[in-house]
Amino acid sequence: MKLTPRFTLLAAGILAATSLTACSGGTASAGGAAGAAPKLVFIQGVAGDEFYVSMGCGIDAAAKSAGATVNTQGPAKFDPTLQKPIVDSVTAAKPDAILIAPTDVAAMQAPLKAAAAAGIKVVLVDTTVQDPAFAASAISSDNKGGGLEAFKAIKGLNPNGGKVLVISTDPGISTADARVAGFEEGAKADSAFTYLGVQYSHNDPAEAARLVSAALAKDPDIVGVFAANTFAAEGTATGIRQAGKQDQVKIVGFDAGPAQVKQLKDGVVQALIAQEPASIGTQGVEQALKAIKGESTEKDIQTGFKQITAANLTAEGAQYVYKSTC
Ligand code: T6T
Repeated sequence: MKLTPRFTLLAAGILAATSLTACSGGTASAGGAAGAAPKLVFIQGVAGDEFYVSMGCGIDAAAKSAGATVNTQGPAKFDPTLQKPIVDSVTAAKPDAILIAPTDVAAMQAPLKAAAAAGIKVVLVDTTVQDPAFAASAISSDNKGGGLEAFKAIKGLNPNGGKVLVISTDPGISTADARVAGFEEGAKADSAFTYLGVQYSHNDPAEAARLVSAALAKDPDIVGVFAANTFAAEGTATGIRQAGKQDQVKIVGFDAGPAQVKQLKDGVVQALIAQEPASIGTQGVEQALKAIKGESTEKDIQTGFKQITAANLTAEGAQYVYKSTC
């Protein structure tokens, strides 16, 4: 897996030094020592991704008002071989709770189960693992529903049907896999559409652009592409633009990072399925604090999504755009 360009700059700084949001005041006494501020650690799927930045804004705000501290860490790539050592070292430090977006359903299962076995409350935010029974709570968008919504959007843009393709990240990422499943379900059930399948860009926009160019060389009459996350969508749009096919191929992307929104404004992308990362983060903190206090938690929480188009971007769609800073 390659670094995305934006992360190359961010990685060194963000990874070595973890960002610490020390929150003032507060009277919560849910932490280990009586009266101590609960210690939370947020482990992102990847550092620098505006989805996790926005989630972090929700986490920091909720923790601050509860008098908890948050230490945020993230791997340089969306890659379990980089995320696992972070989990292992955080587990050794024994915070009260870990909020984490696991980067792979299989590879992150054992390290997170070990964290829970060590007495740390684990809350899954965004992605999940194969068997999340050890987690106090798992909070994510309706990813399958969002994938189906993306198909409906492509259908609306291509009422006569045609060939459609999906560009995803990597197999084994629960969120992206569910989005692909939702899109696939819609596309396969509609005889006007020919589903060309899914290709994996490894969270690298350059690879997504390359895959799209190759797909267009093979099937020049593709009418729509669903890109299953921020980086797949950015690269897909670049590939279509470079091929000069923006009038023919309609793109619907998951997520709403600033670069994606620019592509929407420029007319290269027609719709974005935006998640509610700050709400995932806020609810993650609420569940973590309940778990620390020994209160009952909600095992599964589903958050919504919003379709953003050029038509609603300056109205109700605006609030869904992800943040680069809080
Ligand atoms: O789409 C989000 C997140 O939901 C997914 O699990 C990984 O990719 C993103 O972070 C966007 O880049």
